[in-house]
Amino acid sequence: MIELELSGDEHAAGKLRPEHLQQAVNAIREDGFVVLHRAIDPDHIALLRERMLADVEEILTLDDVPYQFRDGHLQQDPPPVPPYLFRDVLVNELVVDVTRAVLGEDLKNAFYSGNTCLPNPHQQPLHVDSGQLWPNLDEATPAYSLVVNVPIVDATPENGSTELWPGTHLDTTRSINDGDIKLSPEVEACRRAESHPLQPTVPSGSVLIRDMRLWHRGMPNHSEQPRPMIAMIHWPRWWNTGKPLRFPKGTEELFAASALETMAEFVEGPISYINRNRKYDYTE
Ligand SMILES: O=C(O)CCC(=O)C(=O)O
Ligand SMILES: [Fe+2]
Repeated sequence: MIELELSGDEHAAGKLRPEHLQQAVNAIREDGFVVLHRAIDPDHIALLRERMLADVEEILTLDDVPYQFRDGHLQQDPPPVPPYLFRDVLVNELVVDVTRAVLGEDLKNAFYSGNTCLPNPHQQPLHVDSGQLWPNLDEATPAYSLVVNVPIVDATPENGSTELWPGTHLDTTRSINDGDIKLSPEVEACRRAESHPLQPTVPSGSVLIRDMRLWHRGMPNHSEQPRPMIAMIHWPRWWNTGKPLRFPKGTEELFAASALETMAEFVEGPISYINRNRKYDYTE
């Protein structure tokens, strides 16, 4: 696994040094993911942690808890309001340096949600978040979307860090038009011989960038604390991102002057975010 320690000089310059950038781009091309350490201010994560752990309790009181595939795997939006909005989370220039190098200029984010792995013994079925753009390709295209994951507590194999299958973003058997994003147990068993799955340790303050096509799944959490993780999705300029994100009026500046455009509308009044997610492909 390729993981890069970002330096003070890189933070000051607002970009990775050339060797780091090349390593990050190569890792995304070859493995389908990369980890950047020291990307986000720990104080920002601490504030998000307090609020998101409190929000978990509220989400669990909903009539329809938005479990993804299995119990224990919640979809959870981070609070989309100040004082919880941070440039180094939403438009992190070092992260954008990497995603822009892969996806090209005028890239955009149209997703601000997340996955919270509750203490639980269940693993999700192995899946892609999205398949290849075209079915039956001889060779996979370059990446067309990147998930940016920001763990809100240290993510480890113990508390359910996401299982990743290196190189599987280049598998051409899954297409975006498939009705089902899951891989069958037979396909999984077959691939296990050549792609060795791993659960990376991603400390809070670090960021995992992964190709949307990478095979992965939420894992059991053997600790006593939920493991929230923010997810954003960066798209190339030509992608139709659909419905914009919603943030409060007055927060426009926070997103301005970045190579990453945040596809957002800025609205008056409260934004209800606790109950806007739904169950997905759920089996008890
Ligand atoms: O929580 C995780 O580690 C991953 C969750 C996931 O992949 C999903 O819900 O699609
Ligand atoms: Fe997923």
